Amino acid sequence: MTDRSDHLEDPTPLTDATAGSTHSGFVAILGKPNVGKSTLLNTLLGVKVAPITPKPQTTRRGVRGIYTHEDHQLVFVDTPGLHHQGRSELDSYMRREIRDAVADVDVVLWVTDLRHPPTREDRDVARMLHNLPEATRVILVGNKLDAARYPEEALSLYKELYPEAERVLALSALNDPKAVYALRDDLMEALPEAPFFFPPDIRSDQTREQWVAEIVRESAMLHLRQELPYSVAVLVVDWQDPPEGSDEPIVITAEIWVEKTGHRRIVIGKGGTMIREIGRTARKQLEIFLDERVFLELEVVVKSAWREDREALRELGYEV
Ligand SMILES: Nc1nc2c(ncn2[C@@H]2O[C@H](COP(=O)(O)OP(=O)(O)OP(=O)(O)O)[C@@H](O)[C@H]2O)c(=O)[nH]1
Ligand SMILES: [Mg+2]
Repeated sequence: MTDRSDHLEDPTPLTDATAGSTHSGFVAILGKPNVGKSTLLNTLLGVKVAPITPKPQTTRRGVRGIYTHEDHQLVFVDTPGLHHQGRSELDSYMRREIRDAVADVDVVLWVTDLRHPPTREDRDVARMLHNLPEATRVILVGNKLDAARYPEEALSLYKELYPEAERVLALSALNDPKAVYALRDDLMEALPEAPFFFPPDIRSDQTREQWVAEIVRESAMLHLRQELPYSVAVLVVDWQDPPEGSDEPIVITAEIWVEKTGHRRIVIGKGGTMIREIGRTARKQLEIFLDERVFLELEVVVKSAWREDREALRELGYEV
């Protein structure tokens, strides 16, 4: 990942709209949990911006991923999976992130899982689509085509939930990047004339610390079982770049927050085995994307009920 820039809050246009030389627009990626929204975002961008795990509710923030090619800029907004359980401050934050993400975009990519027919959660998403502003274009993306036994049947059931979709397509975000790039090209072609909202070399609106925290959280979610992953948060507390020209690693210190002492014991594991595994998986990812050696220091901290604590949520970068 090349983006090491600061978080861009509430971006204001960078180019002169009257010049009329640039095209840009916002595309939200919407769908129920675990259908492959973040996978699609990462493939669209060609870099890993968002965390991916086989577990639902991986994404918490409406992460923006930016793709710029010449005078065209697409701003994708990944969203948390739409779900209605959960009454914590964190859950309502996630639902707000979804609402905000789709409120003012040019296109919504509605991602569905072709391995299965629609569920109640898909119908909830369709209801949301019906409430979008009229000008919003909706594209139904049937994902996981590679693993679907009856993709055509599934896709037509999804289509019935929202017949107004301007386009319907089936693809595999994970295994068929060419199909994803074709979709990206089509989105580019349809972009309205508008100023760029991000500098052309920016890939995401996350700070580098938020991005590292997500990689560590992804690793923790992959290694931990059952309900525990959902009560884990990660905060990067220190980042030391080595002196120029030295072959020392980058030293990153992160806290893994859990809600109970018992959870802390699980995350550390017997003789520290679990925390070492979490660290190893995360470090490998970081070294690939940063293209530098990384020393990752992890500390497990008990923060009871952090999901209810607005101050704690803000510290994590969730703007409650
Ligand atoms: N077979 C197959 N698996 C996929 C595909 N796309 C995503 N997956 C898998 O589906 C799981 C969920 O992917 P995510 O990208 O995290 O899904 P998400 O919709 O962002 O999930 P939440 O953030 O939890 O809402 C992961 O295990 C992915 O590897 C695909 O095209 N084919
Ligand atoms: Mg996600």
